[in-house]
Amino acid sequence: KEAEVKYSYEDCQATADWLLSQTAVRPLVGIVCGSGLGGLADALKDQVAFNYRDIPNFPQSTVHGHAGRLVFGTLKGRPCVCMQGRFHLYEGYPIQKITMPMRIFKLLGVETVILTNAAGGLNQDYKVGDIMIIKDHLNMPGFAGNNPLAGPNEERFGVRFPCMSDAYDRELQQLALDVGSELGFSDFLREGVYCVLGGPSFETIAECRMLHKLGADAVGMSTVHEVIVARHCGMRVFALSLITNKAVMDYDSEEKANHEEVLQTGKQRAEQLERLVSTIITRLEHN
Ligand code: 6GU
Repeated sequence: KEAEVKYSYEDCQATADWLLSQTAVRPLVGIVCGSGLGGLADALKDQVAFNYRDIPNFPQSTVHGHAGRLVFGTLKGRPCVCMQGRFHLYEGYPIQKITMPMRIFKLLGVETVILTNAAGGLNQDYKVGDIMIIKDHLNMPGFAGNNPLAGPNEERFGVRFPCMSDAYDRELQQLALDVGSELGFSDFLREGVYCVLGGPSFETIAECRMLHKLGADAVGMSTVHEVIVARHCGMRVFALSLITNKAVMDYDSEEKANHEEVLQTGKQRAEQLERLVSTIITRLEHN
């Protein structure tokens, strides 16, 4: 019921119209910053920023390391809008609320969405600090019926049964590889499959082993829901995971996943990740 009442097309339209009346920026690129990766927003020029709590109908962020601001501005002349802080299933929001900003992006005129996150590495070749270009995902909450598109379909956004085999734009993945190589990042740039779980507890050892066997290279608690909603309404998607820790895969390991380690690694590699993303943005072609 809540999905129909609070996150309707008209509600999204009202929020987008309000934002467009407050800023002259007309963004073609929408960015979502993961845990500890909010520095990208600070790189925007001629900023107009809104605290989430000041935006009509907008959800609020509750996690440490997520600022909770929507920042409009330009990156080397390209108009962008950036979410500094995102919403997660584990915060207890309805899944439609977590993904509502994607629909607002769409109504603002955004054509390309770039998402970043912090993730645990399941692939044994991955090292802490690697940046993984997401080429595909495993939507585990979706298997249990927790999909952001569940409920009545809003045809003005997209079709009832959207395709997901082309969710992650192949051209943008290639562009990222090219840009990464130019910047000298090839040694820590990877391509892989991201698996989303509901969180907030980290995985058990048995769960990590299972996810690895199922084909996941990294595991986290975000991004996939946003990707599904962004694809549903026809935006192009590119996503990156920063591998902030290695998922614990055996019982002899002394390692334990913790949020502080996630934020610490974010700090160390964040600058390079931001350079990668901003360079990709300057190479995007929009019609
Ligand atoms: Cl190890 N697991 C999950 N679910 N999310 C993470 C993570 C691990 N590391 C960073 N984010």
